[in-house]
Amino acid sequence: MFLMNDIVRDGDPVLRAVAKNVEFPLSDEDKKLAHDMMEYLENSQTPELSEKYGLRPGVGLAAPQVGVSEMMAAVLVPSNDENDDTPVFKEVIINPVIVSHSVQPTALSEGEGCLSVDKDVPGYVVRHDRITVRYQDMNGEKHQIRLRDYPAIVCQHEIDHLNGHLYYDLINKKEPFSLPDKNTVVID
Ligand code: NB4
Ligand code: NI
Repeated sequence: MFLMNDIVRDGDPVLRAVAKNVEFPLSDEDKKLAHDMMEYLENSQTPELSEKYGLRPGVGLAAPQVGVSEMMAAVLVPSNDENDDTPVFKEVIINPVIVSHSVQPTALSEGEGCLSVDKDVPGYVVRHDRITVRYQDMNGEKHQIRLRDYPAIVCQHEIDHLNGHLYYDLINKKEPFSLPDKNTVVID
């Protein structure tokens, strides 16, 4: 089980490296990694467990954040429907690539945070509103899916980690809350 102590913090070069592609079939180590990363997200979103283990809540976790420089990330976007617990998006994405994206930008109104960045860096993190992602699942099956808005933002944050980028790289240093154009989708 991963705890906050296992999360690599900003300053460690693993967070700035381009991760290695993952080969299939997955090794037993990689299967455990995938499982443990998703388990972290589940536990962190369960108030009793996040409190018990002192976990910062998360909707995504990339392998470099636990010190493994491989193209693998867990994403768990919980349901927003009180009558249905089915997550909006739950997947371990392996070797993900954004194959196309909208011109239209988006940003979370509250900015972003990262489990690997202890300080708070305020500002809009401007991303693509819609993306098409190609990835493999744990069984090596290939997928190509379209995501928009919040799930698209989460996947972009995770795919950035796999390429050595951190969210604050994308914040306008002079005008942190400036938007590139008036059509930007700002998400609450
Ligand atoms: C990744 C996200 C940062 C912005 C937006 C948000 C949280 C993270 C980082 C986009 C991706 C982790 C991975 C949250 C959170 C909303 C849903 C469900 C119930 C609490 C949870 C709180 F925790 N970011 N944290 N940051 N990262 N929303 N939510 N809620 O997840 O560094 O690379 O449990
Ligand atoms: Ni992060």
